[in-house]
Amino acid sequence: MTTSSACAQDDAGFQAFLQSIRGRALSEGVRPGTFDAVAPTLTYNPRVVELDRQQPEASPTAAIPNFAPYKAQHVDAARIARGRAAYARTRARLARIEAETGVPEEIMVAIWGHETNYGAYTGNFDLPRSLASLAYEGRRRALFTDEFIATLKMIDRGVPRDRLKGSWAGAFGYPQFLPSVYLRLARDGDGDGRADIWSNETDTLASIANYFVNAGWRAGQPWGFAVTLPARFDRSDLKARTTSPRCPRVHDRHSRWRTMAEWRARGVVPQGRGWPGDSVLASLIEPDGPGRTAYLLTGNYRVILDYNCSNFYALSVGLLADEIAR
Ligand SMILES: [Ca+2]
Repeated sequence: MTTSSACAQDDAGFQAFLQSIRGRALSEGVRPGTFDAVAPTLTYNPRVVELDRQQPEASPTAAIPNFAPYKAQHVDAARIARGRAAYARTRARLARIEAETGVPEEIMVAIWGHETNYGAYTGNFDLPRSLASLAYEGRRRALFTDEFIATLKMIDRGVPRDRLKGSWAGAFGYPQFLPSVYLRLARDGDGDGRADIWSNETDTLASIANYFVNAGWRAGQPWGFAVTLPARFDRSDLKARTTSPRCPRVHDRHSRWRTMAEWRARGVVPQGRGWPGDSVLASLIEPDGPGRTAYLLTGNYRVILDYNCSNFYALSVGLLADEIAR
């Protein structure tokens, strides 16, 4: 079989697949005219499937690198400076949203800074084409079919077709939301009636705050903080007993939950700040092992993990937020 006939077969199979989900899209409320205007224009994109297959699978035996080099790269002077500028620029508009949601603005800004370097790069893959191709390929068909249908709902909601650009895996805009997340959680922060997370800072930060509220952010609690452990720190009873159903390898690195009062009684000392309330629960992480910087992590840290399930990501978001607000 020549390459061109293989492509032709892929395209025929791809179109047949799209038609097979038409009924479901319509039953979920997608306008027939929208489906029929978009689907026939799409072609299978082998590039996104290739990128999907290059994703490192979570392997229980792969070595975990140290956090310090990642931190140096992601919580760097340039990102801190741009974050402080964004914070100063949006402070007046975001104070109200912070008061309403309890999500500190520096956390919203740090997420934006980590996801797209404050909007510098948001991705240029056509979302319906990418998501339909990934759905057709089938490794995570249910997920990508849902997200493809969500892009059609966005069009029905008034989002221009040519705005539907993003990462190869379907995340888009300043906060890199998936289409289903946009439909559920994007918010209009500046009151013009549209949730514009492609070019509007206020809408973006309000949408991130809404995501965090939805994921259980608790007002008035820190995400976590660096601590110093005593020289003879007993870790024997701290290993977590439960396994998280979601990204277990990330959660495996956290100790059991203890109250702040219990951590203090064990000789733990916060670096550069006081203790939050005695009854606040936290787990301990030592990302680079004993003798290096350790962190106590509250339930709000889990909210950052909900956005992107990686300890390095969540620690850097928290530390960047601290630097922005300093
Ligand atoms: Ca708006």
